[in-house]
Amino acid sequence: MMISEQMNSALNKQVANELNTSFAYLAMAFELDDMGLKIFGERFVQQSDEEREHAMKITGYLQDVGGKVVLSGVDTPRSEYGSARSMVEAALESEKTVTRQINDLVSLAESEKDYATRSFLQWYVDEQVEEVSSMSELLQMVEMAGESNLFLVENRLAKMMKQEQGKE
Ligand code: OFO
Repeated sequence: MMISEQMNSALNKQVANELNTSFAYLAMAFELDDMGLKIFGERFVQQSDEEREHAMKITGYLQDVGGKVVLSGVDTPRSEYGSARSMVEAALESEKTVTRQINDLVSLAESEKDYATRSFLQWYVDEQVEEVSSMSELLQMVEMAGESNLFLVENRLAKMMKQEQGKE
């Protein structure tokens, strides 16, 4: 195995963190859909899929370095936020938490002189900058629109998602 036992278990913990985030975003997507915010809900399904991909990328790395993937239980996500704003606030907090988790992994890799893992983690460091920034922008949009004008956010998200599809 090319990584330490400690790093192996820290990466498995991060797999669980990413899956928990994925599940939490999925719960938010259903609540948004129930509120009649279909596009907003789709955006969170997309976010949820991305978090799952983040988890899978780590499991792929563990396999590449001869580590062992150990999956652990996913927490039951909060099911009721009551407003789009409190959901996006929670999502932003969650992205900030993930950023701290990634930074801790980077510190561990550096302290162990595990430069392969350090290099692997750089993708997550960069991704978190993007995710915190896009979630902050979304929160700003929701705040500007206010709960009664969320259709404006729906329209904006629909345009953004269409543009992103065009780039793929
Ligand atoms: Fe958005 O968090 Fe994954 O890494």
